[in-house]
Order: sequence, then structure tokens, then C-alpha cells
Amino acid sequence: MRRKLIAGNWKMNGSLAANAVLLDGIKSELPQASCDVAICAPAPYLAQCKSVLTGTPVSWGAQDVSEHESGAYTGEVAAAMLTDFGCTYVIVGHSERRSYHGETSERVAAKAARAIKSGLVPIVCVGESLEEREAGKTDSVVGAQLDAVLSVLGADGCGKMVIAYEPVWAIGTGKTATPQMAQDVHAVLRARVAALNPAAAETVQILYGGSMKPDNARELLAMQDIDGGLIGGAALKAADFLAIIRSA
Ligand code: 3PY
Repeated sequence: MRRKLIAGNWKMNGSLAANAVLLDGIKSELPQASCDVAICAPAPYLAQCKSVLTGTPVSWGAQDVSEHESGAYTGEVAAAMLTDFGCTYVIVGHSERRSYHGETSERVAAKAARAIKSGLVPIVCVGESLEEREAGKTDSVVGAQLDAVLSVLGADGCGKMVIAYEPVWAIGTGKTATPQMAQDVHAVLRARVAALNPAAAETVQILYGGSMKPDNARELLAMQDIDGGLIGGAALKAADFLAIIRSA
């Protein structure tokens, strides 16, 4: 039985004052941990997450990481810096980074490998655009995105990541994949991992992301291969985030 993971992706939102209220709300109402819970905050707020969340069941992480170890990479944040701030997770390859920052699957794979090397768990995002779905290319698109990462991590590394299926057309649009649509893609992704390492495929957590909300979380999380959620907008309201955690 895989444990579920509910991870919030705050994106570029927050302030010290607003985060304090949100983190406090989550901490004080957190149900007895029946699933893993994490918050992926903007890098400047990781120190605040560390100070508020240390000693609670809530883990924290970042939303991106450099593929380089250190050096002359202005603006980049190294994996070792994230571990300095107590991060457990880091999101890599979110579609907003792929589309606005030109991140290729090869670069996403290098970031995932760097994260694992530093003791972080990468949350590797894959997802198809609306045109790709309508052209019947969903499985080949997400399969190729995942294969690029699997080929770098290899059989040993592939069990050390979390995968997030985030259909691009469901991000920030209010549209959600139906539970069956999401399940079908999750099964394809798990089969890709199984082809490399059958044991890892049994344990790897595959999250659904893309407008998961309190009113659709239960149905999505009931599907066999949906092991949690990567939550966008609903992670910015304690009541909504907690409702999703309760559904898990
Ligand atoms: C969303 O739900 O909007 C996301 O992009 C989660 O990462």
C-alpha cells in the first residue's frame, strides 16, 4: 500500500505575513497524519518554513533547483542550499518552467539527478498540452518526458523520485482531468517505471496535479494509481488544503 502525499505548490505567491497565517492555519488544524504532507514554497521563504514547520509532520521543499553543483550561475539555487534549509522535496520540470523558461526534458533529468545526489526527493512533473491530448499524443508525450528522466536516474535512482502528472490544459484553468483520464495516464507512467525497475514501480508515488480542489480530490485520490496531489491554488488557503489532506 503506497502512502499518499499531498504537496502544495505555492508558485510565486506569498509574503512573510501571509505565509505565517497560512502555515499556522495548516499546522493547527492538521488531521492526525494519515498521509504525507509537504509545502513547496518560493526559495526566499524556505527559512520561514524551516522555522515554523520543524517538529511538525509537514515537510517542505522548493519549486526548482539548479542542475549545477555550485559556481558562476547567477540567480540559480543549488541543491545543497535547499538541504541547508531543511528541504525534503524539490519540484522539477513544472510546465510553467518548461514553457516560460525553456526547460527541456534533458535539463529536467539533470536537475532530478542533482536533487537525488544531494539527498532531496525530486517531484518530477510531466504533462501534455491540449493540442497534444486532442491529437491522441498524451501517452507518447508524457512517456517521453518521463523516459528522459528514467534514462538518467537508472534502475537505482528511479525509486527515489516522486512523479507528478499535470496536464498542462488543467493548470490554472479550473479544468481538471476526470479521475479515469488521470488514472489512465498514471497507469502508463507506472508501467514506464516498471519496465526499468518493477519493485520501484510498486512504491513510487505518482501525484495528480492540475486544479485539484476540495470538491474533486476525493474522487481523484480514490483511483488505484493516484498516490496524492500537487496542489496549486487550493494550497494557498488553509481550509482548502486541509480539506484535500482529509480526502487523502
Ligand atoms: C496547479 O494545480 O495549478 C499546479 O500547477 C500544481 O502544481
